[in-house]
Amino acid sequence: MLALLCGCLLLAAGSMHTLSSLVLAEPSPDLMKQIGDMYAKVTDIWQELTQRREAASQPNAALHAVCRVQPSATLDAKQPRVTGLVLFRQSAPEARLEAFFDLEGFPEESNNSKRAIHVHQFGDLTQGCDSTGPHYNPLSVLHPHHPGDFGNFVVRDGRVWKHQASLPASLAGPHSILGRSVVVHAGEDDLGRGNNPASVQNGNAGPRLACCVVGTTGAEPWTRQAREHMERKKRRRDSECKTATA
Ligand SMILES: [Cu+2]
Ligand SMILES: [Zn+2]
Repeated sequence: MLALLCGCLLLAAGSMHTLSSLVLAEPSPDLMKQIGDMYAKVTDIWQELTQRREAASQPNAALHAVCRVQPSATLDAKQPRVTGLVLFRQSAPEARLEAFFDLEGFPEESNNSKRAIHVHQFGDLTQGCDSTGPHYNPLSVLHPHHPGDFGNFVVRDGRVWKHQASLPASLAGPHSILGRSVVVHAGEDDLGRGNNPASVQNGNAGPRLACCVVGTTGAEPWTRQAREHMERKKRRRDSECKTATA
C-alpha cells in the first residue's frame, strides 16, 4: 500500500516537474488547471491511503468526533442560549455516520417546535456563528442534499435529545466534516420546499443560535453517552409502566 502511494507521489512529482518547466516557459490557464487537478487527486489518494492504513492497524478502531455547542457570540438578548454536545461515531471510513445530539436551553414554551441543525463550511467562530459560512457543500448541490443537512429536531422540555443512526456526512475522506462547524438554528428547515432561492441554499432556518467546531476525540465520550442514553430510556419505560399500573 505504501509502495503504491510512493509510486503515485513520484509519478505526480515527475509530471509536476515537467509541467512546472513548461509553466515557466509559457503559463497557460489549461496547464494551471491540470496542475491543480493533479494536486487534488494526489491529496485524495494520500488521505484515503493514510486513513485506510490507520483503520487496518487498529481493526476495531472507529472514528469519533465531538462538538461542544455554545451560544453564538453575536446572539441578541431575546434569543435563547442553547448549549450542549454533539457526538459523532463512524465504525469505519466507509461506514455510515451516527450521532448523538444533546442540547438544552430552548424556551419551555417552544415544546414540540422544530429546530434545524446543519454542518457549515468553516470552523471559524471569531464572529460567533456568523463566521461559519454557508452550508458545507463540497459537491455544489442544492439544499437539503448537502452532507451536513441533518434536518429538524423536535424540542421537548426545552431540550433536544436524539440519536441518529445514519447521517449523510463523513469523518473520513476528502469531504470529512472534521474542522467544520455544526450550527443550531432558531427556526425550522423548510427542506428546500420554500419556493424561494434561500430555500435551496439554507432551508430558511432562521438565525444561528449556537454552534461548535467538530474535533477528533477517542471512544470514551461516545461510550458514556450511549450508557446514559440506555439508562434514560429505561427510566422513561419504568415511569410509563408505573403510570399504566397505577
Ligand atoms: Cu445552518
Ligand atoms: Zn443545506
